[in-house]
Amino acid sequence: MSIKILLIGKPAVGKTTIKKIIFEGVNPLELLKSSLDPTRGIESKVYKWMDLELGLFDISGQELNIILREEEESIRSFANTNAFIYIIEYYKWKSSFQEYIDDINRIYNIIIKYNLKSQLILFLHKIDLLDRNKSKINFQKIKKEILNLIKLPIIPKIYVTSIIPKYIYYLYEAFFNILVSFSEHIYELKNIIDEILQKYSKIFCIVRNISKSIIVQSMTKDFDPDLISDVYRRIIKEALIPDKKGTIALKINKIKDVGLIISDVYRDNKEITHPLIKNIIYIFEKTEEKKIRELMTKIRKKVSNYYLKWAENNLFVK
Ligand SMILES: Nc1nc2c(ncn2[C@@H]2O[C@H](COP(=O)(O)OP(=O)(O)O)[C@@H](O)[C@H]2O)c(=O)[nH]1
Ligand SMILES: [Mg+2]
Repeated sequence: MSIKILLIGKPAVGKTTIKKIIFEGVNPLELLKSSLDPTRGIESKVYKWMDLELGLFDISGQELNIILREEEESIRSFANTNAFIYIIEYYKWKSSFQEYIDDINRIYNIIIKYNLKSQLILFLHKIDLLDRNKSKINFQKIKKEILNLIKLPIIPKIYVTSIIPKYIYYLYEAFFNILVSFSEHIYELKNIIDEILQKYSKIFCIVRNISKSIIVQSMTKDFDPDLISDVYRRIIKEALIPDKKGTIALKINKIKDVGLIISDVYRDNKEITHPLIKNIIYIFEKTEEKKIRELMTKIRKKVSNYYLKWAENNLFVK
């Protein structure tokens, strides 16, 4: 299935950074250090996201106004958009909220004017810049306040995001939630893993696609969410280490009291065919290695069976 997503926001809000992390598998820590040229105008690219073919347009705030002046240009740019994602630098909300609200209204008017069946989504991004002094931020309260202020007839979904390890889980979850509604394949993948994980304890599981983007995250109910940031710090570093070709690479490392196991079983393994998955990473707390291996086998079998069935129906249609 082909879908079209527009990533909109003022220069330097983080559009290109998000795009590179989510769709190009680029290491978030590298992007924090380096600085990209701020996006001006429109940049577009087509990405593969498992079974989805995703046209992603990166549009700066000013460009939105320019496009809107030209009727034909507008129709071409906005037609068939599945989702508008508007990115806000939340720490600037107090000083610039009127500008943000104007942009959001503009997007809403586009949806109405061209009768689009698009979702309107807001990212409150760079949330890490907000918690320098505070320990706990009440995100639910913030979301409610914003919804009250924008008062639109359609209620946008709001996600709190950031690229630093402490919060990056939420950025991946946001894209999973947005994209899962377009792909039965991703939906099933998540279901399979959730269901199998239920019978285990203290495990966190990540599926990466061939461009090393994280597409599915799943954890047992008893997995300590406070460990996630450590886990991501570790995985992000680990992602930099090239995979050993043709082997079932199994690296075991310790992070505090978290056992970390990285499995490359989906790569170059002749028994299982899932060309869309790069690997599945299992992070576990104090669980026996035998149990993890058993879990890996179960997931591997179910996922590859599902893939084969899916491929039969979708790739070889008469
Ligand atoms: N602290 C922090 N900085 C971020 C985050 N996301 C992006 N940035 C930084 O914001 C700057 C602008 O990002 P960029 O992607 O070029 O913005 P664009 O113009 O919207 O494409 C870069 O220096 C990024 O490293 C985040 O979540 N937290
Ligand atoms: Mg940019």
